Amino acid sequence: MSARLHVLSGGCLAAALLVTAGCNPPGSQAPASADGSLAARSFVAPGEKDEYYLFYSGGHSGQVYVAGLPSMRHIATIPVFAPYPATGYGFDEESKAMMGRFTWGDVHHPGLSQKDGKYDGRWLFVNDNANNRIARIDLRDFKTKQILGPIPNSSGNHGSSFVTENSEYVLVATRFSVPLPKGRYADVANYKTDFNGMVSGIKVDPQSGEMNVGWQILTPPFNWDLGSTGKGPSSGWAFWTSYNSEMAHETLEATSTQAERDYAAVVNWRAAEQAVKDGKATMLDGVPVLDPAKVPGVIYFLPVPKSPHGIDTDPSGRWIAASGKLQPVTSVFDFEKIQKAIDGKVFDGEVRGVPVIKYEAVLEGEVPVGLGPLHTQYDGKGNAYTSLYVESAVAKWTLPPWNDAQKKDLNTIVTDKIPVHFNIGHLVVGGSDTKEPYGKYLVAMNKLSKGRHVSVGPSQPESSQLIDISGNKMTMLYEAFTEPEPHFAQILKADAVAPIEVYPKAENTHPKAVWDASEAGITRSGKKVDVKMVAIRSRFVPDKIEVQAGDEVTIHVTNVEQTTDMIHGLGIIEHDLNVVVDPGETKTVKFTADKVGVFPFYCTNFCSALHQEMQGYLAVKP
Ligand code: K7E
Ligand code: CUA
Repeated sequence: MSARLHVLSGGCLAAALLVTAGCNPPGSQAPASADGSLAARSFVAPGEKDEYYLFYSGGHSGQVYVAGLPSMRHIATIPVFAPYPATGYGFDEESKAMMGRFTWGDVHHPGLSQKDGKYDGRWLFVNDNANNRIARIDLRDFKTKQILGPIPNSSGNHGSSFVTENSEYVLVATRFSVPLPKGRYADVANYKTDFNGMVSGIKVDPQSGEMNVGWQILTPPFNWDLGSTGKGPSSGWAFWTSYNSEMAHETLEATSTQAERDYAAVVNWRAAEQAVKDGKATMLDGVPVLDPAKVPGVIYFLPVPKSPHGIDTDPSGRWIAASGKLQPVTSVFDFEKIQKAIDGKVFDGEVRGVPVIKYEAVLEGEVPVGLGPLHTQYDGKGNAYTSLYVESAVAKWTLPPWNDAQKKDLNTIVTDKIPVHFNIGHLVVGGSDTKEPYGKYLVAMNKLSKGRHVSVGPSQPESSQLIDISGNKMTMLYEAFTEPEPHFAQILKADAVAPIEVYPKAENTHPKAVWDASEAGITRSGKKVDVKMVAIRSRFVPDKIEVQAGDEVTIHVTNVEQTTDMIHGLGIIEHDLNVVVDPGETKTVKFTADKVGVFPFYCTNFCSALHQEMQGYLAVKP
């Protein structure tokens, strides 16, 4: 995004660039807090526990990272779209099947499941912008349980994962447009006419969490961007911004930034669900798709100034803040006015049969937050916090209703600003997307760190900063470095979940699980060799596996421990295989024994004083 800003001219941006270049030179250090006692406010003593979880997206690392708040300590990595040898993810047959043919993903926006507009601590959904997928992590064991996709008729699953009030749906919108259905060729020169975007409702089973594609709404080839779901008065609705209302297809940094305003999508997802039930959809690549030109009432467009990026519904569900990254203001819309405008048909024409809501009719005000506004979060006490990419700052401002004096000069409602280092993207306040935010802490996720850490060479980590928002003024508490690329995060109260620490034996339904050394063993049928293996401190049974070259070997390893933190791994020398098995778990690994020789295998996860002795041999005969 910075590259894009750099080529643009015009007063405020030129000024903005000077600010970026002038005030944040690489290697500069913001004054640290003069008061060292601030450190105590994020200090969690050894043996003590954090109050919150911070689940942050790992971007193109394909993973989700878990930190504690306020310590900001990295507690766990949850592998989702990429293999992770540390937990054996992507090596066993079960996780390989889930990952499909891909070995990476691009995680942007984690979304916690909700009940009655509050986090219920059941699931965490994350999107994959690269391969059009969406994954569900179960917070019972912090493991990825399902990866859905590639989603049909969708390209660039960036505008997700936005969870509805009762986790009915995870809503998704496309960043890129392609000829539909996917797999069809069309000349990119015909982008405007032959390419389409899509909004999708991914249905979530209320019991199991199992996802499937419910329905889709066809859209013009705008580039849909960030979104949020409604609640209260906006219950049943969802919103996305977009850039490229020009429908340009080359040199977008210039061609897609011509219009003064792009469009936000205002989607009535309950109406879409009903329209599909009423048979108004057409099947496309196996999905019921609604064409809004033929099915009115499911989607409206709302103009938002200057290449908007973020759009965030406040905890009451009435106020919706959308920020144009090329303008220094955040537009605040009143959903009650949006509803009235729709009912009274207060429209400014239409685009491809979709009515355009009149901007002035629904705008509450343009808040002068600062340069390069992106995303807004809420503390539940009437305050909003907007990230300012260009300015490298967070602005705090007061939500409506505003009094006459405030309305006259909206500068007066911007009550505080704090510098962050450098170039903040997302920010997160616990529960901001629910009816009851926690407030207290804000984490700024900065895109660049520019030498704020001891140098680790050219591949620099990103920086995240912990800000106390409990007082009138924001206070910088702590800074941590993160894997690329922290796009967004969710904060959850630690006591909102009670994860299991072993898989109960009674729940293990794996058909090849064995719980006693006497049941373990090797069976052969033709060229297929099946091994049922037990792992326990500190041995594998069997610890000698003899096969013929060319055999197809399947090993089912059961970790029969029922003790917390007693994890075993099975690594086979020179076979590029490592499975890690939690207490009570069974995993399957499959390979062809194509090399003659004797290959030791050993436990990869340190488990006991005799961990080193936990080893065996795979002997492959010619
Ligand atoms: Cu949500 Cu980083 Cu994908 Cu904004 S994006 S910054
Ligand atoms: Cu088992 Cu180390």
